Amino acid sequence: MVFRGRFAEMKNLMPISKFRSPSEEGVNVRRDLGILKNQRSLHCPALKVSQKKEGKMVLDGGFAEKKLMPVSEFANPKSEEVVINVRRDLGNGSEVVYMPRFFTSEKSWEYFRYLDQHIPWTRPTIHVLGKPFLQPREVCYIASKGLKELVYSGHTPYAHSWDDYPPLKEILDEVHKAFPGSHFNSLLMNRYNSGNEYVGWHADVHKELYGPTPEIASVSFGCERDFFLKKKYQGEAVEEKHCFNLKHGSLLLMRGNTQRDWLHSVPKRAKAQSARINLTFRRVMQMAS
Ligand SMILES: O=C(O)CCC(=O)C(=O)O
Repeated sequence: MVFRGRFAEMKNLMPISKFRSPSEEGVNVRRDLGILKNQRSLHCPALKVSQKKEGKMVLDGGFAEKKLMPVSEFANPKSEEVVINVRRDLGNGSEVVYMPRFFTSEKSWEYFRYLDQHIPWTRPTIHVLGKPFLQPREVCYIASKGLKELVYSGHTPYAHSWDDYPPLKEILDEVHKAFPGSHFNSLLMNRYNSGNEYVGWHADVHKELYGPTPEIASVSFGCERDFFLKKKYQGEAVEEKHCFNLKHGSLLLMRGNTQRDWLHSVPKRAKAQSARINLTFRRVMQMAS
């Protein structure tokens, strides 16, 4: 298979064999979709409202990508269904990897039900610009012992133990297998009960906690939601955004300079009527002894 475009130019490309999904049907493909300019009607509904006329938008995953794919090269003979894993070079050392079918649908519903019923979800009050707000989603934090304490927006979540939630360790193991060399030791879980719940634009820049180039692995279960990345410090005229429609059972990894140079968000969606649970794995530094 020949890779063209920015993938071919990237240094230190990971061999395809190291880029794997536990989902049986998974076909691992790196695909550079290029930048689609001035597209108006694409698979991601958010594009219609967020895109500027002279801006540029990059699409990943889902319908638009399937349309571009030469079937002879990528069709799965078993099911006719194609699963595409995407590695996207965002430039300047920022990179995102997206695996839409990391877990099978059945396994993902098993995890969803477990998380729904067993996780002690809370909705904390956070402080933004000195004002108190109820966080617009429910959360729960898991962390190994001896790590630096997580504090965000004036809130210090209680760190639960991995030992009390064995399925979370199982998911963590699969994530580690997919990205050899990764050593995540904390997990921030988000539960979006409806399309009215969201996470606003932010980047996880806590150098003292995560170091200068944090890796964040994000697993999603339940209702599909749009996940956006937009470049920090860009002019008004050209807006570069990426959209991933995060599927049930998907895995998305952000790494390199992504937190330094990009913001991410999961905006409100009127059409998203059911719950979504998201798991973000991170590596937190140890407390000084
Ligand atoms: O729900 C998601 O996909 C993103 C969550 C997120 O951005 C975060 O926890 O920092």
